[in-house]
Amino acid sequence: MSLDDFSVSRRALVAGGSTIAALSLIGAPDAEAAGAAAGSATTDDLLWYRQPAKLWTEALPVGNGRIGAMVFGGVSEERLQLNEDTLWAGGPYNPVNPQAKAALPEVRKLIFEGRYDEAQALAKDKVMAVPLRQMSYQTMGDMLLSFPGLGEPEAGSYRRELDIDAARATTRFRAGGVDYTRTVVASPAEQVIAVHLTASKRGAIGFDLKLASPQKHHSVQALGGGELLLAGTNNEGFGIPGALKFQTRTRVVASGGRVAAANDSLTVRGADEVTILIAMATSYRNYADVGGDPEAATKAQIAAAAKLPFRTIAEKAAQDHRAIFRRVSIDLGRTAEADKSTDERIAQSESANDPALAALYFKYGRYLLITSSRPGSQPANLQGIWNESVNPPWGSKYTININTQMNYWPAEPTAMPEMVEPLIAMVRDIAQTGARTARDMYGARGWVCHHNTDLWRATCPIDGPQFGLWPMGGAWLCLHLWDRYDYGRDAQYLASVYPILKGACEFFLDTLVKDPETGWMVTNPSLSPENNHGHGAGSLCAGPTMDMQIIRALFTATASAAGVLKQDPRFVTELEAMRGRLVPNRIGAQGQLMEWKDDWDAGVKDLHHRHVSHLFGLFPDAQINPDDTPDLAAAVRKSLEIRGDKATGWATAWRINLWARLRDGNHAHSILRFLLGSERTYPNMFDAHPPFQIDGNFGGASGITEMLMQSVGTGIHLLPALPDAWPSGSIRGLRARGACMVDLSWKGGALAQARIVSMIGGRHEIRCGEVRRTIDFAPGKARVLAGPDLRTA
Ligand code: FUC
Repeated sequence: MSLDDFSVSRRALVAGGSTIAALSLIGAPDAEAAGAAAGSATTDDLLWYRQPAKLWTEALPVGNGRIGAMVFGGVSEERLQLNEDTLWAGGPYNPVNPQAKAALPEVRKLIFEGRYDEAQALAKDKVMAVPLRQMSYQTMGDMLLSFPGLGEPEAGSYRRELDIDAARATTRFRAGGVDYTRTVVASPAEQVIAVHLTASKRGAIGFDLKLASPQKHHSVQALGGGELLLAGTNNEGFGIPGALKFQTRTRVVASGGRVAAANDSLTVRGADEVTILIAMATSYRNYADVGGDPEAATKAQIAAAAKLPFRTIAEKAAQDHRAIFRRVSIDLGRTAEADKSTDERIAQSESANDPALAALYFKYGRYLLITSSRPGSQPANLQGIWNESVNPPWGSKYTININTQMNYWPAEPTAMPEMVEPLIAMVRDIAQTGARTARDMYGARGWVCHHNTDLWRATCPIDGPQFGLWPMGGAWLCLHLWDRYDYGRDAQYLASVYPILKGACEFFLDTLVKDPETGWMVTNPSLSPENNHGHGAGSLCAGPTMDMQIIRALFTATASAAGVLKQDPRFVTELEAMRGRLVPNRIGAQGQLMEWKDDWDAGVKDLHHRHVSHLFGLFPDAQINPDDTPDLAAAVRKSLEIRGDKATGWATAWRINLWARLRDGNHAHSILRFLLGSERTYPNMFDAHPPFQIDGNFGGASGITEMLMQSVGTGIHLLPALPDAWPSGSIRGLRARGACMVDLSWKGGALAQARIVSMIGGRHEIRCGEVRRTIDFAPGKARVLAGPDLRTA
């Protein structure tokens, strides 16, 4: 099907009858068309290995957004580590500190007087959340299979792989003259994880199945009908009692052989073929309601899935996945390196020429978002959905001073708008809990969320003032709500989120205060995440650059939304007036972009700090860019040079995006090589902060996109930062603002052809190098441009 005819593709979409069809997808290509463009799976869509995983960061992730598993691929012992995305510690709670409101004026005053340590001590005492920490996301436990009598695999016969096009993990080996295959999928339609075991010889499959969990309150019980049940209640967290019930229900469906139940395990012997179905649920309904019924849910899921053969479950899961995955295809060139196993490629990537590894990383980023964030699920947290601990790093929560936002950077440009649904749903929630915080903590209208949130949508400052007392997390997330509109142009959706944008603005209209020294309007107390400015022990300050940039972007987006919806002209005037009173972006003594209102950059505790918060203005926002603000863009470059290229996983990924926005492809690529190396990428291709944190995977995928295409305002910049390392290639199915789709190919480092279509029509400036063409697009009608001078083809 041609994408030229939008009405046809839209009909096909609605006729599709899948979850996707139910969503507003204006501007997103439909599966069939993009699938045709991308072709079918090749070995380039595989992560593969010659040995089982020993460590968790070698195991392979499957997921359907809500439930997930890490597959180890063991031979005589197999482990599937299991997650359900609402299994967090604690229960509904309101962490507002009742002393905060009275203490804040004094904290503010101390900051304006430069008495930062005193401000921090007072804030620590009176302003922070109660409890000081948020709840953590926790593992459900493990499904363990042991295969008595199964010997070592025959030499060279073992292989495990993750097919990221089919969303399927497979382990194959030959032992005792028998070929064994084990396949694992996470089904979005049936809401189960399904494991399929086959053997080339009848009656060769025999194993014991156990469920184990580090959850404190749980029991395991064999039921009739080949079922094993893990049931319990969740842990308390920092004094908040556990309020959730959970269940993991497994059912063994065997052909041939016998299935027997012991107390807390199942035994299968002499089977020809076995399917194990795994359903998981908790009683979580929403942040205030834990009245769900995990028993009823898991029973219904298992009963429905048990009616289908594994092949059908797996095919449906693959189709569902491909409908999104195949919207985009990428080719950055291929060398012999691509034939090596994935762990070998990662180990050698910093010295080898392996452009296909970058393409795989890009595709894997898309795979990980599709499998960890689907309509109805929780948003992807610090580990997506994959977490083996009850005490994971940073609670595996939502850190919203960069990390959660980075998770969603690739979603719109790489054609996965429905993956953003859970994030939007979470913002709808925190706009409610954050209104309580705005009122009770600040005496302000609107809503606020600080630097973290959790399943219970806590919005107060946590951990310590130097990390948590930053009122900007919710405002930043609002820009994702706007982007969703700007890429897809669904005005009905925009109307539904407009009150949230407006509420975020109202909070700042009420809490911005006049800086006594300069007269500018500033946030106070705040900080530049999580950077110690060198004036005292902490980071508290007034009006850091990032806050000003986020508020500027929020006010601009909200004013644009009001314009589209033709409402609130008075409010828009108010926003515009306040926007003009914010501290502007300024250049400091080293030629750098100043991170704070004062030129403190040279005196900071850590010159190479991982956060590059003040560079938000260049990416993800574009209020700073080489065309309109060349001096500020040069200052960003200086700041980046001072900070250095190497940082934690996510911080490395951010730097790639920034260098791409500075249009320095070779520099961006050199940082990408570091990201793909074994210091920042585990054998299973998970990002290493270290430890594992998934944001770098998504930030890396976004960086690769930004190197190939940038969508800013109505401009579409083709190959803005193409590195010498990728002389020829193509990328198809990208999205740009204004409901546009972009296909590109290049040869010898120069654009070969671009095909651009706007589903709604409109004027766009298409740019390649210094060549610019203004084109009026008719709705749904593709324009093809050839060569670096953008000739009409
Ligand atoms: C922020 C970062 C850390 C880490 C944590 C989850 O606090 O500064 O590096 O990524 O989030």
